Amino acid sequence: MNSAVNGKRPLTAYACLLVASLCIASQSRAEDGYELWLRYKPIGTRQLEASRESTTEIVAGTPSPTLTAAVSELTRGLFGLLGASPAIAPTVTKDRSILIGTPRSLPIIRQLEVKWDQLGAEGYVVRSLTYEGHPTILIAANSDIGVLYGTFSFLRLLQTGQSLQNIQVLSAPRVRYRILDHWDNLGRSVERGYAGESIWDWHKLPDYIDPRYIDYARACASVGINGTVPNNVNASSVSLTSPYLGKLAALANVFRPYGIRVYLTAKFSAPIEIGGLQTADPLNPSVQDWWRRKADEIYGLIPDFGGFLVKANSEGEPGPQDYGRTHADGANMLADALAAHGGIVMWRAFVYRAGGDDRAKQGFEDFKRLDGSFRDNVTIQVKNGPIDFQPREPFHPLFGAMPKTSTMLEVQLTKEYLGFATHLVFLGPLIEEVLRTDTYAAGPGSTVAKVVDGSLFPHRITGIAGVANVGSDRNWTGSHFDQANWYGFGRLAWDASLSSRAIAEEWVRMTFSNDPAFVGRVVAMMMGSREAAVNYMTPLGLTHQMSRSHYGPAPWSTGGPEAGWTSTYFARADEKGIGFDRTVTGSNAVAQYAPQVAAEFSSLKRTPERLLLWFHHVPWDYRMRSGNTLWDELVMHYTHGVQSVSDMRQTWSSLQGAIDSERFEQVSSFLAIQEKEAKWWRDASIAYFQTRSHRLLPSGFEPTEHDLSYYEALCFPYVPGARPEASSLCKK
Ligand code: GCV
Repeated sequence: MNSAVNGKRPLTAYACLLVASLCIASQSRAEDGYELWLRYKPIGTRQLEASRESTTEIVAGTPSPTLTAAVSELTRGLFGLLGASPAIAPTVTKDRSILIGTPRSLPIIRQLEVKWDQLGAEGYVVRSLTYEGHPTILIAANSDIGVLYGTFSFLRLLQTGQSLQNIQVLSAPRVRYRILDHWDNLGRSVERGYAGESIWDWHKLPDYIDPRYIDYARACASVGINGTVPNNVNASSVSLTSPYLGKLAALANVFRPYGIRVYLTAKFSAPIEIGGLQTADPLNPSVQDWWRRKADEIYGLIPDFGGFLVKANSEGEPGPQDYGRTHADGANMLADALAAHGGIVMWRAFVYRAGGDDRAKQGFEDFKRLDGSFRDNVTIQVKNGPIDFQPREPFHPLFGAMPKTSTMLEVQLTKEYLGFATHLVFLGPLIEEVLRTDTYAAGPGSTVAKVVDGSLFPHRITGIAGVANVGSDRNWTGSHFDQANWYGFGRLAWDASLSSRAIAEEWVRMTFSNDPAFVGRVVAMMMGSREAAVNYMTPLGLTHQMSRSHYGPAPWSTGGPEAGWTSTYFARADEKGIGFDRTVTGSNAVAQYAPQVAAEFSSLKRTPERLLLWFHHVPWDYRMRSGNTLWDELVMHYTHGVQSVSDMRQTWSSLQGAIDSERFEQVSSFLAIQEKEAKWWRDASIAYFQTRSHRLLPSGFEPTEHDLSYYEALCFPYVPGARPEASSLCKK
């Protein structure tokens, strides 16, 4: 017997949620980007016929909030995609059904052959099969959240035009914590945010629940994101006060059915700022007690609270080193406070101090020696590269270097260093590049992905975090194409073995069109877009050449309070050559990598040219593999980057009419901005480096449009997302 028959609110619960979700849908204007990749527009007729046949009836397990969300999404998707309104039945009554549930909530599926043990807590199966002689679709999992993920997977198959005749999907995440980190301030500004204000309206919480929160949760769940940190790592203690915890609890209630836990950033000095203590020393019993009571208070309101994310002793934030203690002392104190409740601490390794010989080395120096001294509910959150989310960096040397410590990966979706929201840069290839890189930590094949998913060195916590690019802009991410970075992050966090090309294709099909010609051209644009940005901003391993506000080029920037914030520190261009010597003759940062990797990066000849100037100071006339001199090659890369953007523009303009004009026009305008700014990057960089190289441009290459002084004088004090001091940073 179907247990739904025994349920107290079998159909009404689904019906209510369905009505609610349709209301939300009707608030969004067509094709303004609000619906993201969950548009559910009608699919082609051939597939439609085949699909409609198998969707006469939905037979669902006993309703729970999560299962109700799954059935609601399924109904909404089928209605939009197929024009079908399948009946929701408690038992199989018709010829064609979708069975959706867990073995507990829908006992009839127990008899079906499913590899339940391979699904784990969040995995799912989506299968076409014959049930009692009838064509049937099965969406099943061990848990309700797995069923919701399976539902989105099924809808993705439909949306991307795949046949339903022989579906055999079994998918389970390898990484347990898949989290979005918002750098949002309580007053709604967003640090490095390019998509409007923060979506979190703390002022109106907990009494007003913006419907956006539900759509945010749907979008996250659709790609398997299961955690959110709504507040900035440059934290405010206020978020830990009782009123704000009440507001957070309201968000947690909204997100719970979608499998999303809330976390908080914890300001290390909170015991002083809001607790009335004289110290925040992690070894002080009163401080420990304060955090324990704070954790108890949080869990009293939010029983499934995820834990704390901490930025400590970094960029002026307080931390345990203020008291002569280590990062492990600080992290363990918080971990102990959370342990009884099952919470975790994500402690960031993004640290650097003024005056070190190489900013790239400092995270490793602080953390490597602490390997083995962290509690098992602590993970060290490590940025993909050793500096700071640059267009290209080598992998962070901490990956694989702390076998006794969980290390999670942090990538940035908001494109602080990649042209903000107006540059089309798909980050899938960047994330894929780092995940696939071999650290050699335990011999060949020790990829970053294997470090992060715990298959190299097993750990209780495995995780990936993405710095969110979401804001209150109607299209969520400030540009239509930046939605792909949210989407792609979630998909790769769920399954690091996916290719970013396949992800781009899914996204294009769901977001724009299934037309093969459109898909092919747009996917090609996306796949080349990251390399284009590397070329016009920081080719051949150059890094951090932007202005202090992080908008536009400023390779001349120097001085100020922190050398490691200036371009000249990183490029080190002089009469002889360019690049940062990180070999044994320089900072010897190469020694932080495993011997095989260190040997490769130490050798001028063996270092991949895409990272050449990261590791070596190279003479201007050095012969590159192409036979060109370094100087000529540099100019060629900058120029090629601009050309790639012009090509993207042309491709996009050839697609006019293929999609709605509203989104088409915005993308066109943004590509025009990107082309203008790519040229700015090229010309300003060449103009500056030419004052060091004293060489002519290779023949046939256009001179820069203006001379250096023109570029140096450009100043944009009110750049979005910048830290407040940026407005006073116009002079070099
Ligand atoms: C949240 C970079 C950014 C900062 C950011 C910091 C971090 O330095 O420019 O805005 O602060 O990274 O990751 O903590």
